Amino acid sequence: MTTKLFGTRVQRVEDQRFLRGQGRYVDDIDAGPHTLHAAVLRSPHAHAKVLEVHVDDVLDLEGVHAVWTYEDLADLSAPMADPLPLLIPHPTLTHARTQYALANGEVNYVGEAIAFVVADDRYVAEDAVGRIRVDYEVLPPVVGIEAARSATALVHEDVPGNVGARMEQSNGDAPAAIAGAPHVLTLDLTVERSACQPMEGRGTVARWDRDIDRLTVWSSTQTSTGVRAAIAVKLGLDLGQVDVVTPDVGGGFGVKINHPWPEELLVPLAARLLGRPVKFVEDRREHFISSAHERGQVHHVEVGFDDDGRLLGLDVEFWHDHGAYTPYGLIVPIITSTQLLGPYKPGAYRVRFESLFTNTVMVTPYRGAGRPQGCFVMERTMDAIAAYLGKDRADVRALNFIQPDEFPYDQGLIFQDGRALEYDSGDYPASLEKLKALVGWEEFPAFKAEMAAQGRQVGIGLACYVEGTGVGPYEGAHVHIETTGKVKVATGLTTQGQGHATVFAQIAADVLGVPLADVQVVTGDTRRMPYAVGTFASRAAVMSGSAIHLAATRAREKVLRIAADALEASEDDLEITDGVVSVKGAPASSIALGTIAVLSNPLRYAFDEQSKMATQFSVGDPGKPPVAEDDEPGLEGKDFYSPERATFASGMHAVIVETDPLTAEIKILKYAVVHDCGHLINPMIVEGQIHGGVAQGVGGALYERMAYDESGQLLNASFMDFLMPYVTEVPTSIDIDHLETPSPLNPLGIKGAGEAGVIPSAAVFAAAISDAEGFSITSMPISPSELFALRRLHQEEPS
Ligand code: MCN
Repeated sequence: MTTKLFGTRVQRVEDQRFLRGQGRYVDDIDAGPHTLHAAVLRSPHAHAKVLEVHVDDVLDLEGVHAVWTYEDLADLSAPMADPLPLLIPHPTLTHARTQYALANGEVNYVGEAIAFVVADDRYVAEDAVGRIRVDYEVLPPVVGIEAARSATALVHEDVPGNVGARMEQSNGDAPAAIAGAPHVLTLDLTVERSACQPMEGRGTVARWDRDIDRLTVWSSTQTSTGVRAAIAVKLGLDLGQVDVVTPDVGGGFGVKINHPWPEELLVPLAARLLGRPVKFVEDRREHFISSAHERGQVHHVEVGFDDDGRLLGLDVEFWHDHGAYTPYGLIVPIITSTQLLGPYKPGAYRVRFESLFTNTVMVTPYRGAGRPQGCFVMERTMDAIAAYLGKDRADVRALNFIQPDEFPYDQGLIFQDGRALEYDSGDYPASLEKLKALVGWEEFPAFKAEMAAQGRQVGIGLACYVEGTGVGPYEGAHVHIETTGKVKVATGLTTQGQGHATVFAQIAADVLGVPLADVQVVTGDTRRMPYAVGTFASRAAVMSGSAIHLAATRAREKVLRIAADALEASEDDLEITDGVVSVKGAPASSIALGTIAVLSNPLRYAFDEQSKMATQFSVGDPGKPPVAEDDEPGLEGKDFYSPERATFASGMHAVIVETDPLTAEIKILKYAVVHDCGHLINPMIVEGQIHGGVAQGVGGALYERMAYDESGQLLNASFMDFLMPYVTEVPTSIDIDHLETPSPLNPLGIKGAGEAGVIPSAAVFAAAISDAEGFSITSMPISPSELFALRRLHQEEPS
């Protein structure tokens, strides 16, 4: 192999297209003439009985082709009238609830779909929605964790206490360890509800081809195979009748994982029944009120520790607001409950949580998925211990780290994939040393004093985390070397901006010895790769990266078998350089990959040494079989990768902030990251992921929250009111250093990286602001006005 692309900062091959405005998103799909457009009537109430939906005069409106309510779905297609399926069941989820594609007699959050209209264009469809009248009986709403716990009203009549699930895990006897500890602290910590905001909303286009009874669906999704399966089941079709194509996706961040969404089913149903293509793309308000949220959790911590700050026992109880339905089961709180331990050995540990119904839009995992909350809990606890003992915050952390020689390290808990929570590798002490150097930890006290002398207030914080990445069950890849010598790589998972077309090409090009430009990557197209899981949980690099490596290796083995035969050489003596196989030390004895692809063709070609071309046998010439007896024709390799368990990436962030003594404005002076995702396929792309994650984390820490009023109305459901950081609010430069502790679990030693930037944000900002202000921040996000109010409180009652 002469190319060595793995590990290098290759420019993203997809960016030319995006920069030239040639991206192709769902709304750009032209599914054919006469495409119809859909709009949805959504509930204006957080909790109500739907007594009657009046649609009588809607069809009179010119250009309206269909208007459906729940009753119509039962008539149109029986499975469509069933509640939508639960994506991830869990035995402790005693009261699972999923919504109907259109509300069946009641609505449980503002934004729940009640009626679906299909019309000539979106304008007419929206007008038609405006004509629908609904008789409601408004019920008392349950908004927020406190209201859910008080249970003065119930979201679902048959769910006592609004508790969907209670779960407990432990390792050792935490209450006893805490009771016997020299020092005990308690903390109450809150993270508010928020949500991701991909630039492109959710969208679906569907076309039914009557001649071949086949549905083609274009979906802005993170899981094309999940969309396909849901459509097939709900529309009573065979899987083979449904193709799902994922074009460019303008961000997903978790919200576009299919569980499925009502419109993903209603649009294909309409296309099939009306015999015309149908399109739906949600608008921003719909994204706010009827897509998904996350993060909302309240935590109570008791921790026992010794004089040095060593953890002896940790007891965490928390309450998770999962909204009106539980399509994901308990995935978010389970992740919090296990991964809050981060890189530490907690002594004895107990975690308990209740997952609560509220009359708000449901929760699906949002980048980080429960880890930002867990990291906030653990890191505030570490800071509290350090403050109590008067010790350096970094030293207390280092004392509690799992050591490099202790891997694999079993935390004695069950991970979200149902397997033991076992960390595969890492070097946390080395990461901490790097981070301290990068941010200037030791020099900071002098800087702080210098700033104080100028009347300026600065603070520093650090936060550590681990992230279980690359979860199974599997991902596959198909590598095809064409007769042109170019390579096509297909993998079933989708891509939303992570640069997969580049990194996957890097892996395949290295194995096959071809230039990067000769590799084309296709993702998320069920026609090319019908079996796949999807892009979430920082799994693509590990899962599809490994599958592509395996599939390309298979293709390479076949290349070498055929080349050895053609060149009359031993396979061991061959090398592949720039798409040409040659005998080592005898470059004239060579054959191009494209020619090998021709030779693998069942029409039986032979290699002509002189012209270096494949020539076809003449009729009657028995020739030699072009491929070994057990080889299939064609120059392809296909394989699936299924990991033994998740691999644990890790990292640490530090931030220096300045808080204005007068206005309480919070400014970022320095942001540093040390990250370990095993072997880096493309350091530039990983750094881009970290930059994006940090920007999103700044939003979550300082600006973004879902502001519901008591009646369950979302008060900030637009970009006028929901604050996102602009480029002026995110750090202009982020200092990043990598550590590469390879994972022993996959062939390339990779760990995931896609969520890392966002996980420690709430924790690290809370730490730095606390350090600047001299009192502890226990609830995030925090705005200047809240900081201002806290200052007043602490001046009145100094802590
Ligand atoms: N990578 C690498 N070397 C490694 C690990 C990763 O070069 N050792 C590269 C990967 O090849 C990939 C990227 O870094 O190009 C992220 O890899 P990975 O950690 O496998 O994450 P996924 O590709 O599975 O992406 C999912 C992850 C998640 S869970 C969310 S949420 C998220 C994120 O990615 N959503 C995103 N990053 C996003 N970035 C964009 N632009 N848009 C989103 O919606």
